Amino acid sequence: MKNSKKFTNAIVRVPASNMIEGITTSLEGQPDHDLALLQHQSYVEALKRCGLDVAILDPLEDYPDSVFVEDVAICTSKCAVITNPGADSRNAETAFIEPALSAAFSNIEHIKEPGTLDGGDIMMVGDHFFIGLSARTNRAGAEELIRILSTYGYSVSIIEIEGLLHLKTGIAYLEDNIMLMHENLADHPEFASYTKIIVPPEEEYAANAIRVNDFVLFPSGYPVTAEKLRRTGLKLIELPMSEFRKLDGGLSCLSLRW
Ligand code: CIR
Repeated sequence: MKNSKKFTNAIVRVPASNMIEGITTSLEGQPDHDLALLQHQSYVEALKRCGLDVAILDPLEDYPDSVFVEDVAICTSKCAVITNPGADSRNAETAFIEPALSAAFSNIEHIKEPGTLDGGDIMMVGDHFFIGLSARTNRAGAEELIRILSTYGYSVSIIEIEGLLHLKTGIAYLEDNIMLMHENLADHPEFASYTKIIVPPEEEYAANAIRVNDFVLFPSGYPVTAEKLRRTGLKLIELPMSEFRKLDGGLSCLSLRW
């Protein structure tokens, strides 16, 4: 299968030891930090296997959700955008990602008040970006991002979401025109032209997967969706994600990739 996007770099952050204090709606109990560290190492190894150079940032002990680096920035091939996360307890995480990005990006933009925006609401599809309006990303934040991305020649669509933490909780672009998604997004007119792979309701968590060069990083334990992806010709690397799931986090949330 041909891949239209080549990633070379990623940034991750080691889970903080107080991650049990992270924001969650999950009823699956508290994460085990030691197991989370092991799962995080497997994730890093998978990114390396996909050919990426992975920068591993130190844990931030004052920020229990800081392992979810995806929410604090957006990386494109022309610029990086530091977001303004919508959850108060996470907002200041941005200050700790900018130094890591300034080594790689000469153009760094910022989302500012009154706009709030989480990277988990931003889905990149080639030169087009989908922005989810969620409890974390407001319209002012979306409009700021549209203004920024337009100056770099990117196009944008807004998707209003309900019942999801972030847009990418319910949908993933797997390159080659393939979208993996929850059933209730399937009729959205913005996604009409894509090949859709629908995640069954009992496997909803599996909608958050990432295509990284030749592989799809995919959470282990979702056999129906895994089989659908394999039948499409995609090669999976399955990764245990139980401890991040306990904090409402998925595979995409654990890295910034460009
Ligand atoms: C939060 O609620 O912010 C974290 N517990 C989970 C963030 C997951 N990030 C993502 O979906 N991009």
